[in-house]
This record gives sequence, C-alpha cells and structure tokens, in this order.
Amino acid sequence: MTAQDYESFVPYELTRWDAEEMLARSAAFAQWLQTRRSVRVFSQEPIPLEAVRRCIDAAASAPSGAHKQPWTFCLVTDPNLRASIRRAAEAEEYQNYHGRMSSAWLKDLEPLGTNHLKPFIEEAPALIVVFKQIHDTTAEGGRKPNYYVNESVGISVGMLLTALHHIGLVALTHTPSPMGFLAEALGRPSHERAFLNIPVGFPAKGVQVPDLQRKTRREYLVEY
Ligand code: IYR
Repeated sequence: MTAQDYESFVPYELTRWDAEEMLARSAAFAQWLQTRRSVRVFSQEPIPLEAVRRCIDAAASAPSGAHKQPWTFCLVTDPNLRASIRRAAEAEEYQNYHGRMSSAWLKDLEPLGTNHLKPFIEEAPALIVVFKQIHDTTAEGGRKPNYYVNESVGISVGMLLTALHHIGLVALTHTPSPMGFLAEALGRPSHERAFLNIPVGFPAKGVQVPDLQRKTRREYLVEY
C-alpha cells in the first residue's frame, strides 16, 4: 500500500507568504521565543485553567510515531495532591543531591542554585504532569506497540511550553528522578511512565532568572 492508497486522505492547504513576509514572521517569532525562560519561583495567584487546557490541546496536536499520540497530560490543581507530590519529589531529590548525582552534575547545577527543596510544586497553582505511553492498549486490554515515544512526547512538550509562553504563563520542566512516585500519586495505568513534571503559573513578583547566554547560530547550525 502506498500513501496514495490510504482511504481517508483529505486536501490540505496552507497560507503562502512571500519570502520577505516569511523572513519577517520567522524573525519576530524567534525573537519572541527568546523571551521564554524557565522560572522556579511562582506566584500563588490562580491562572485561567481553560486557557491552560487549550495549551494542552495545542501540545496534543504534535506529530507522533505512527500517529499513536502516546501522551497523557495530568492537570493537577488540588492542593493536597500537590503537597503530597512535593513531599515525594523532595524525598527523591534529597537522595539525588546527597549521593545519587555525580560531582560533575552537582557542579553544573551550581549556577542554577537548585537543591532538593521544591516549594514550586506547591506554590505554582497548577502542575502539568506529562506521561508517555510506553505501549498502546487494545479495547480488550491487550498491548499494541507505540513508536518513537520519547521523540513524540518531547515534541509535544516543546509545543506546550511555547503555548504557555504565548499566553503569558511561565513553566519549569522539572525532572525529579526516579519519577515513579508520580504515576502512583496520580493513579496512572501501568503502560504510562512519567515524562516531566511541569509547574505552571505566573512568575512571582520580582522574580529573577540566571543571566544565562544561549548558544549562537554559529555554534548550533551547520549547513551542508
Ligand atoms: N532533578 C533535579 C536536578 C536537576 C537536574 C537538571 I539536568 C537540571 O537542569 C536541574 C535540576 C532537580 O530538579 O533539582
């Protein structure tokens, strides 16, 4: 079977701009995206949750291996649940910072000023805990394969972060490790594995971020 044989192909049309307009749009978008920063201190003020759900809709439009859409986004606002996730995350992180992470790793993190304490899990008004589905399921509870799961879920998280930035919210891609406690806390099925914990909110008033430099095009682009 070739692609052309596929029964339900539908016409697809995109707006076409001239080269000048394309350059202007790409430059403006890149410049705007440069203003996104990971933030670790959140305001406790509530956020418009329906807008956050729309950002998750945007993330769920990502391309995925064989269009399996192998992601689940858990939007956690319940304060008790956030408190218990914080406790479990801090217990794991304590182990990380006191023996599990290499000295090179700890040194690389020094400029960021991170430690095992994770107040942002409770202070941010919402967490988006992203799960990857390591396999697909049949209606009878059997297993079917998923493909390129990490790539697919990674792309969708990139789109999620972009969407959140687009509505003026900040986020942190938090990677407590190991992350098994998240599936347990949220009662996720066994084919789902935690991928990232993403606190979301407005930045705390007067928040500061590290004065980091991004690589320049000369460093990250190679043309052939
Ligand atoms: N998961 C730990 C450690 C950590 C690791 C990396 I790589 C970071 O960029 C930041 C932190 C923590 O969240 O503190």
